[in-house]
Amino acid sequence: MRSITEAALILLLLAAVPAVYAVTFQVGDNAGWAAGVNYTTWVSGKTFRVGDTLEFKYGPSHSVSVVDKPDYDGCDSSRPTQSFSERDTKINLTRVGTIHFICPTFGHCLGGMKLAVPVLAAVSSAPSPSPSAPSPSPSPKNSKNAKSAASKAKRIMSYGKIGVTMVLIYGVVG
Ligand SMILES: *[C@@H]1O[C@H](CO)[C@@H](O)[C@H](O)[C@H]1NC(C)=O
Ligand SMILES: *[C@@H]1O[C@H](CO)[C@@H](O)[C@H](O)[C@H]1NC(C)=O
Ligand SMILES: [Cu+2]
Repeated sequence: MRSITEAALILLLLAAVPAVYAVTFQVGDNAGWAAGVNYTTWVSGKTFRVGDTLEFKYGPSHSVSVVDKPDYDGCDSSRPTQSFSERDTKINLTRVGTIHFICPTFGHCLGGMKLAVPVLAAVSSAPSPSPSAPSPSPSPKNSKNAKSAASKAKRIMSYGKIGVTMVLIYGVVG
């Protein structure tokens, strides 16, 4: 009996783990940081938090500049607060607020190589919903939220399954 309680505890811990992991987002997914990608679309439905990382992968014709909102809006790369061109740039999200990126190569920002990432506060040790509990219904005006919530739920479920397997093993052995 005791081992089943232990196993149940492990299940709970495993289910809670994904909620506290920092996430690395590859900007643009497989397309990377490139011309012809709509980064407004890429951002929508994703949740970025302090502690997460953005990874930009790009070819030699591109760079990454961190700019303020007016320069993001106006595609002005003349006064970036930070600039990178090593073709694999990792940006730590260290504070709440929107961080703005543009490609400073002539014409690229106007062509769509611009990215505004809204960063939310980190979730420290907030309890995650248990796999059996219904997840909060996503807002109907953003169906992509539903998709990411679903994939998170799936991730939690797969951890949960490992836990369930453990319960069974403990049950048989103990
Ligand atoms: C990117 O997609 C959004 C809708 O998600 C649209 O409003 C916007 O015009 C698109 N941007 C470009 C440069 O095509
Ligand atoms: C980002 O954070 C990691 C670990 O927390 C650290 O090793 C790395 O140097 C940081 N990168 C930058 C650009 O601050
Ligand atoms: Cu570019």
